[in-house]
Amino acid sequence: MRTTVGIIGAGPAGLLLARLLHDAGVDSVVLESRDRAYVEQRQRAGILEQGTADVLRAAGAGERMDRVGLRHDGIELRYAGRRRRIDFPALTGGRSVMVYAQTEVCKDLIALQLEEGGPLLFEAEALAVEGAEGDSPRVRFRHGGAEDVLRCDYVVGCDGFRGVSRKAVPGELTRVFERTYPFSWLGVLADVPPSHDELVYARHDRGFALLSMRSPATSRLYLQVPEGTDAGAWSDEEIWRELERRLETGDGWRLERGPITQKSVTPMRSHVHEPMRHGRLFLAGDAAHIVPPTGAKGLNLAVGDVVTFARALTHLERTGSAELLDAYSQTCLRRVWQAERFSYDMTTMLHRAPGATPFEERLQLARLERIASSRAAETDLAEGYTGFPFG
Ligand code: RFL
Ligand code: PHB
Repeated sequence: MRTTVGIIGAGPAGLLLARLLHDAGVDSVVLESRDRAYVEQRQRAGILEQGTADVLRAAGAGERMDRVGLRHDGIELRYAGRRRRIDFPALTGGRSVMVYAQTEVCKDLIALQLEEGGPLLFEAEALAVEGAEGDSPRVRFRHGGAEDVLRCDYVVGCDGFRGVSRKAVPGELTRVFERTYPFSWLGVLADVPPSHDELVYARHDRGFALLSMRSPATSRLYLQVPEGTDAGAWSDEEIWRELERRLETGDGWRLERGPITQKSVTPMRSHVHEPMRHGRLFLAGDAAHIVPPTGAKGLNLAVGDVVTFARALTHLERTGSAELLDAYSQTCLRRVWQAERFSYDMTTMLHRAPGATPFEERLQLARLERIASSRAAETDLAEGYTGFPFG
């Protein structure tokens, strides 16, 4: 098998890249280790930055998003019995975000790819990337019980945090920057209309809570829990009671309960792999970097990376200049580090770290008060949340 761009992984990064390349007339093959149903149902991100929504529209994948996605013009911060709304358009010259689940983005992109795009192989597991330093890199993979080789001009590793492509970058050329947070998120999906029309991020002495949503009929809620928590250890009753406590306002607002249909626990981690390129192998999305979900940045970073790669490759094909491709890692990392900083700030401002000192707790409240009382501080949050520019 041979193609111009071999793409490992059919998450948002790999699927969008295949679509962008198809639109630019560049052929590609996508290898995905899991089956289609798994990729379409894996519960993850819910928030698209405006720039991400614009990219999906321009790629012809925005029709359903614009029909059923929810445009959000703000979020609410809750702390110390206070409620503070952050008004995105007013602070950022009109920017907003879109509530549209990663599952739906993947469904839309898979449907387009199967209809109009190049090969997308499910249950095709990449085993290794070889020859990245030379002119014809290869992906060894297993599909239908047999081993095969995909020969490419370029390989893009979009295979997430647990993928294989990162391993093809020699250790002596790699630097990893990492932080693990001493808590996790317990996330639930519930068949109940969201109790607020915008997302609520709550700092509470008992720990962080987040009220989000998937649709006008479905809520998505998260609780900070100790590292290593088993999702099954929390009963539905305990989850609702804890959410009520952490989201409580004292002004008559109420959290509506409903049947919980899914529960899972996510560890919290920051991780950056530098560089994001080795020869003809390029890393994109979670394969190169992870952020804690508090800033809602992971999927949006993945989109920024593949937009940067697609632009760079089309620039090379049009002008013969590899200058943008050579700058890929540097270009992506500028935005990645801004998102790392933003996610770290949101995480440390809103979670209660075990062993936090009273001094640190007062500082958290002071940071929240600063946002509530200074338009400059509020604007900084709004700019970060609605997204840093690509490239
Ligand atoms: P993905 O989505 O992990 O996709 C990688 C794909 O590669 C496949 N794969 C392989 N295929 C072939 N051969 C191999 N050897 C392979 N190894 C792996 C996998 O099966 C998979 O299909 O990475 P990608 O495309 O980079 O996308 C990244 C995003 O998924 C991730 O950053 C976000 O979900 C993070 N995230 C959020 N991001 C946001 O922008 N906004 C949010 O609101 C948000 N909320 C979240 C989140 C992540 C969460 N969890 C569960 C980590 C909330 C949560 C709870
Ligand atoms: C979600 O809806 O899953 C979600 C929203 C905002 C976040 C993280 C996750 O910061």
